[in-house]
Amino acid sequence: MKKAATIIVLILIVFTQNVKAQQGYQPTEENLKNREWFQDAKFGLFIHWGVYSVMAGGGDLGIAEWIMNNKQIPIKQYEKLPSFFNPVNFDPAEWVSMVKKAGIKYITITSKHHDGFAMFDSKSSDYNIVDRTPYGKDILKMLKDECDIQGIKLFFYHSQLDWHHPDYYPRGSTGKVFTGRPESGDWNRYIDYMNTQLTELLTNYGEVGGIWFDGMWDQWDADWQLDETYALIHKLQPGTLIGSNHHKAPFPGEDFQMFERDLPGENTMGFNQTGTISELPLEMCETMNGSWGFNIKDQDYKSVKRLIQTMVRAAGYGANFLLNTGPMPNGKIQPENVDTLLAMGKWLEKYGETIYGTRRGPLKPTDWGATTQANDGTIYIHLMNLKDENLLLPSLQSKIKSLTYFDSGEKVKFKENENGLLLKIPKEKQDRIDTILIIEI
Ligand code: FHN
Repeated sequence: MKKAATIIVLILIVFTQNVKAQQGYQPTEENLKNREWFQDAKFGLFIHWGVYSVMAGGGDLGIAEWIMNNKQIPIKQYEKLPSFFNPVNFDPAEWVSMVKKAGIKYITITSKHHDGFAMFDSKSSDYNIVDRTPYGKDILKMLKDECDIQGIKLFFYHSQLDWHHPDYYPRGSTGKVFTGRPESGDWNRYIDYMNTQLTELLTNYGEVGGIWFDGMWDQWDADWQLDETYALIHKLQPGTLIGSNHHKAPFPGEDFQMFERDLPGENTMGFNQTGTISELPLEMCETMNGSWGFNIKDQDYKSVKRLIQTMVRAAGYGANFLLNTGPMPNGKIQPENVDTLLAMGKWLEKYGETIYGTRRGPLKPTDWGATTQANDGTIYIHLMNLKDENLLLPSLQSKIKSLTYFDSGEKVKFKENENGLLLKIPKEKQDRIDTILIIEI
């Protein structure tokens, strides 16, 4: 028994030692204000765009941006891809106008994914879109300028995991021998390189909404030096929100918590190893089909109904919905994704007040739906996939002053008893996506 206890203590020591974070971090007023903004914003667009889009998923499902690793493409061969990447149809004004029509309030775009290729004009490595592609332009700068014109915040997804940089050594669980890198390297030099690129992003692109880290899961026992990186970011832009997709409880210095392809606290996809839902602003991210990067074969698109219901359930947890698109190598967003996003925007034009600016409602999301609560105290009950006309909800533990349909303003038939709140929603009043009620208590 003693031996087991010692092992557990050792594991705990190793774990806490390796994940030094920004101990004693106190968010500034500006950061706290941005957290409120973030929680009000509710709906973001995730963009996974890189030279891997040239391969369009390589004819396999779900590996798009992972093609270098999953097809074991050595760096020498993969480095040819940028010379085929020429998104001549990229039109930031078209992207951002579509985003606004879709009711989206912020964009999170890949500045660097695991393949190590910088989608911006980096001076710390020529392995970037300006120096290595025939297109030769800084798409992040172009997108940020347009976001500033149209009032959309821009966040950068930045991979700590790097399959290209020789100093990403020791290796983790991916990007190993096949890359052709020497079995040596200076880890601290890699962290300095990563911090230098982050400094470029936080210096040359104006106000940065946030940094969305990913990739720590590649090697948990590495010394990621988060204390240094997080302190650097918060020094350069105290208002920038830091999140990290490490699938664990948030570390000091992080300003929001994200959940991958699952609602907060759920784990149907196997990513969210922690059941912890922190008090930080929350966000869940989801794909339109089964891939993050562009995958020409992946036609498994989720319906508008399913995506709206996921967004509503996320809001029921007080979480944002970051919905992903993987743009094509010609610079266009897949038309299927545009259609879906515009349909969601139409729904939000009508029902947005029940989502934007709300926080989680008094009843936890469950199979009957979710509840959200507006700043003025108004509570919205979102009923989804009703099985019949009668529905028993848990008691709200408060006297109900009024209960009406959002659409018509008509009174809802209900009875309160010791079992809870019994609703009667006639078939003709039921909406195929979300029957919204307004309750005053
Ligand atoms: O490996 C990445 C993957 O490519 C993608 O970026 C997702 C987005 O949340 N995150 C990692 C998988 O957990």
